[in-house]
Parts: sequence; structure tokens; C-alpha cells
Amino acid sequence: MKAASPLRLGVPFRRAALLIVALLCAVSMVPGTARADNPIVQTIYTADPAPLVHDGRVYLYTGHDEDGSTYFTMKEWRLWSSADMVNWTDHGSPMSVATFSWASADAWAGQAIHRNGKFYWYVPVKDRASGQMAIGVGVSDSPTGPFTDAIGRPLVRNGEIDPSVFIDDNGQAYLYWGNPNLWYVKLNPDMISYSGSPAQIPLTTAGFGTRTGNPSRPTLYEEGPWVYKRNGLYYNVFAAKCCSEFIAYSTAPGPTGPWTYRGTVMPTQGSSFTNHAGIVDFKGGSYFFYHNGALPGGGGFTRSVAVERFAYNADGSIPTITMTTAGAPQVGTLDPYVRQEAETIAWASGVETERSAEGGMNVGWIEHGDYVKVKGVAFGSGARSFTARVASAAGGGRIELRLGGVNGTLVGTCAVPGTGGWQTWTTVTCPVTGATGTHDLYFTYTGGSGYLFNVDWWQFTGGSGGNLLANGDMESGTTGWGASGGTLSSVTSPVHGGARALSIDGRTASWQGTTQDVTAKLTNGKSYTTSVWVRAHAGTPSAKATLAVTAGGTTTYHQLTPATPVGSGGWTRLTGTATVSWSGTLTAATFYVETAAGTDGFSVDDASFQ
Ligand code: FUB
Repeated sequence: MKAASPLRLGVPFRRAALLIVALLCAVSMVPGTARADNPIVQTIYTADPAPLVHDGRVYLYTGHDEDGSTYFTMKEWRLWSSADMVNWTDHGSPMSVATFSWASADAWAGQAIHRNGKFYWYVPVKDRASGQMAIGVGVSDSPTGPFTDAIGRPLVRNGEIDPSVFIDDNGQAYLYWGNPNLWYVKLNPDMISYSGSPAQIPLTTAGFGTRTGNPSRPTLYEEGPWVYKRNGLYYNVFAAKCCSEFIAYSTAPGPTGPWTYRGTVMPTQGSSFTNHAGIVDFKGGSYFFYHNGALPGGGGFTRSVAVERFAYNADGSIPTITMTTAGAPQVGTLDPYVRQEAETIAWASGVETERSAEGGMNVGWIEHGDYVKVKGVAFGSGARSFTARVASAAGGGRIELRLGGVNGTLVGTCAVPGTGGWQTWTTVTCPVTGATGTHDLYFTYTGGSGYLFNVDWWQFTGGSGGNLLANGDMESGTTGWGASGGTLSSVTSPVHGGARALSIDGRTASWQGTTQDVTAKLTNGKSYTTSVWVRAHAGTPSAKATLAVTAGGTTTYHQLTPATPVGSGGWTRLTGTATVSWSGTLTAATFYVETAAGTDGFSVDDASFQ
């Protein structure tokens, strides 16, 4: 599999080039600072981003510029997805020129959309029979494909490119495309046929700005429309002026116009003479995807997809966005206690990916000193062990688990043996110490010379059964706990288990209770189970466990357990399961045991939140 890979010759080149980037970063960065996460993909060159939000993930459909290209030599499309905008999972190539038997070349810029339980992916390709560019449509039951040719012929063919698809609130779908013109057609509800004929959107200077120096193209519109609707306003974000392009936009009161030119979204930047826009809203933020030539060896035909977070102005206008190497901030954290794919990557150096015989992709072409960074990994109260699925046709090597940097704190080392084949998989496990809280996790690969091993997936196990609460059995006194009012103490009687419990008295409001900060331990979108024993000091108050989450400036209260009457004659267990999610940057999360009403004192023991 390795020998057959078309990427193999590119690896040494890429490794050397990425080393240069690493050195540049090393001199320009303060130790410990989070490193750049743009471009999104470092393992291959990517172009023409088309993001799609579905079921809590962003799916990023891209083109693939071949290594060393001197033209738009593009044979396949690629797909990535993320739940947090920084760790991106490589799904390989779910569609290629070969998917369309009638096409001969040019897997250029397209867009995918979800409708009626299916995913439709509109792409420009060269029609073999006519030699003209045409628009094909792939279809799949899954956002990750595989996609098949939906109709076995071009959906539309007029020699122009770059389809964008949009479904209006009334269910009418539109396909837009074009260079040098701008076309649209109304798609039928089946999304694979259309009614009427393709029509041109008039390219007026009022609608698309004024281009100078090219009488045959008086407006700024060049190619790559991205059409969507927000708050009743229709947006067309497009590549403007050639060459080099910049990204501009127009707005309209309806899906077909009349359009008004609104100015620049992203100025000409970034060592690629093309640029290409894709915009989505995700988990409370707005994101602008584009491409540039920022990877080593990058340029107009060796491009890379990147992303910036932005906020619309109050009047709905789009601010000017500039390219950064930092990229978008992370939304939430990554859970190391569930299986994670090795090809889920915030930044990779030296490695590439390939199809795994066990499904999905694996990380391969690993050599000594290569690394993969996974950002914002929430270890919580501590990891105990690390397991990885590995294969090696050579002698194997080691996976060093480091926090905060490629040479950061070492929390574990896993030896990888030779397994007799690059796709002959085995599972290795090693102990972990010192991995608590939330950190960027680096897999630093070490070993001898040549390719060492492949990694398919990994997972940590928690140090205390996954309980996010420190001192949940209260045996360490009040350590880890606080009170939001009243007086907190550690008592030896009554206790539910062990020798100690927590006690709170002197409350003046029902929300005052025992508290613990779990900000660094939460995973966005995760389902948590709570169990805590409570005993009243007087009366029969209804006690409950609550999680207060502050994110994006807003505090949300999650009921972790139902409010349950607790007496003073014995212990009552509060238990429940709740999914905890938030939008924006998480700034505080506090676990409370409180009462629904009243100010009776109570005791708390044997609490878990996991
Ligand atoms: O990637 C090939 C072409 O370059 C796309 O179709 C255009 O939008 C430009 O990005």
C-alpha cells in the first residue's frame, strides 16, 4: 500500500519544507504559546473549500492539488470534518473524476448540500465528449460518501465552472455557477434535475463592482460564487478580479437579485492567484473558509484551505477578513476517553494519511521526529493509560505522549512493535501519568531510520473511573470543593461512605450549595451521568445537582439530576444524565448541589460526575 501511494515521493520534500516552517515558528513564537493551526490540512495540498454543517459537525469538502502541480491538476475531491473547528478528521477521497464516467479531468470547485436524507455534491469537471467544462452531481446517503454519479451525465454543461447550491426557505433550490458569466437554474426537489433553462444573472457594475483594465470583463465577478441567505438577505460571496483574485460580495433581496455590490471580504493575500470562499455558521460562530499558498511549496497550483472566525456587522455586512496562521479558535474540547481517529489532527508534521484496511483512514509515512498535534484535549482529573491501534512492516518505534509542545511534558511512551505489515494491525497500551486538565496533545514519533509504523486510532482511559469531580468521596476534607454561600465543612458524622462527608449550613438562598469548578474538564456535546448522596439537616428540601456553564458571555444552567426530596433520617441518592453543550468560548463551569427551595442545611457524600 505504501509503495503504491502516489504521495510517497512527495513526503521527503514535504518533510523538509515543513521543517523549515517549524524552524520559522520556533524563532517567532514564545515557548508554550499555541502554534498556528492554519492551513487546516498539512498532509496534502487542498483547494476550493466548501463547508457543510450537519449533525454537530462541519464537513469540509475540498479539491486536491497534486504535489508539484503547474496547473489545476486535480483528480479527486477530499473531505474533512470537525466538531471543534481545529481538530479535523481526514475522510479521504469520497469522490473523484473517475466517479463520473463521462468526465476526463479537472476535479474543480464544488459544493455539497443535504436534502431528503441524501447528500448532493455539485462539481465542475471536463466533459470528455465535448471537451467543455460541465457540472456533475454526486449523491450519497452519508456526508462522508462514497458518492456516486446521480444521473450518469452532466446536470448542465455550458463550459463554465464552480457550482454553488442553495435551498431557499420555501424549499426552492438554486444552482449558481460561472466563469466568466454568472448563471443560475432552479433545481427540482429531487436535486438532480431542473426546471426551465439556465439563466444569466446580469453582471452589472452596480451589482458586482467595477473592474478596470479589462474591457471584456467590466465587473469584478470572476468565479466561485457562494450563495446563501441570512436574516432575509441573500449573499453572493465570490472570487473577484483576476489575477490575483480577492474575495468580494454582493447582496440581494431575492435569490436571483437584483444584486448590489457590497465590497471586499478578503483582500488579495497569501501566495495563490486564486481564492475561493465558503461560509457557514457553526455552534454560535460564523466562519469564512478560503485558500492560499501558505504551506511550504505552496502557490497558485499548490494551495491550502484555511479558516477564520468572523462576526457579521449589525447591519448584516461582512467585515473585512484577513488571513491568519492562527485560524479559528477551538469550540469546546476533545474527549480523549472515547476512540479518536489518528487522522483527527490540528497540525501534522511529516506524516501523511491513507485508507486503512480496518476502515476509514490511518496516519502513515511516520519517520523519527514527525508529530501530530491534537488541540484542546480535556483529560479532566487524569488519564491512566493510552491505547493505540498500530501496524508496522518495519521494526516499529515509539509514540511519545507530550503536552503543550512537540518536546513538551512527557506523560507516557508507547512502544510499537513490528507487526509484519503496514496494514497488519495490533493494539498497544502504555501507562500515563501527569495528564490532567486540558492541553494540546502531541504524538511525537521516535525510532530508527525510515518509515516506522502506522496509527489507526487511539484512546485514553481515565484515572478514577472518569469521575470529573476531585475528591468526590469527600475523604480529603473540603479539598476541591467550595460553597456558593453558607458555611462549608468536612464532617465525620453522618457519612454515607468512608470516614467523611461535606456539610453546608447557614445558607440564605436555595441556590447556595456545595460547588466544584469543572471548567477544564468538560467536553462540549458530551452526555454526563451524575450520582451524589444527600442528607438534610432539617426538613425535607428537594435537592438537585446543577451545572452552571458560562460560554460566549452567557450562563446556562443544566439540571444534572431531578430535584428530589431528601430527609434528615437517611441518605438519598440524586442521579441523572444530561447532555452538556455550549456555543462560544467556555469560560466557567461549576458543579453545584443545591436545593429547589428553602435554606435547610444538608450533607453531601460520594459524588460523581462523569
Ligand atoms: O481549483 C480549480 C479552480 O481554481 C476553481 O474551480 C476555481 O474556483 C479556482 O479556485
